[in-house]
Amino acid sequence: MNARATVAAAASVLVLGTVATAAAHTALRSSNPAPGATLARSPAVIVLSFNEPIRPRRVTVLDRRSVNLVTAAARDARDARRVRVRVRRGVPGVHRVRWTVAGADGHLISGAYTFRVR
Ligand SMILES: [Cu+2]
Repeated sequence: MNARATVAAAASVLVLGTVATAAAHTALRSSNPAPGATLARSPAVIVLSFNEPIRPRRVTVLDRRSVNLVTAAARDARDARRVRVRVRRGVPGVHRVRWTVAGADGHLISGAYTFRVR
């Protein structure tokens, strides 16, 4: 193997290693309401479901005035992979959910999505 081929082989090993690590990480599996959903009324509770046990760190739900509607966010007592977020009523329109949780290995991961209230 010449030097260039050796570098290329090492690089591909690095890429594969990165993918394997990412796949093992915490990920949001589903949520209620779902991303992109349109609801007839403001939800009282939002549930975020992950692929492994998590600890919630920060969750905000902003209505279109950018008012944070969250009154409490805690891990579900019966399912450590879920976060239950209590929200008060905002103004109709786009609601933006932003979350940060600590995964089983302690790493923080974050994400965001929107849903709409009529
Ligand atoms: Cu990690």
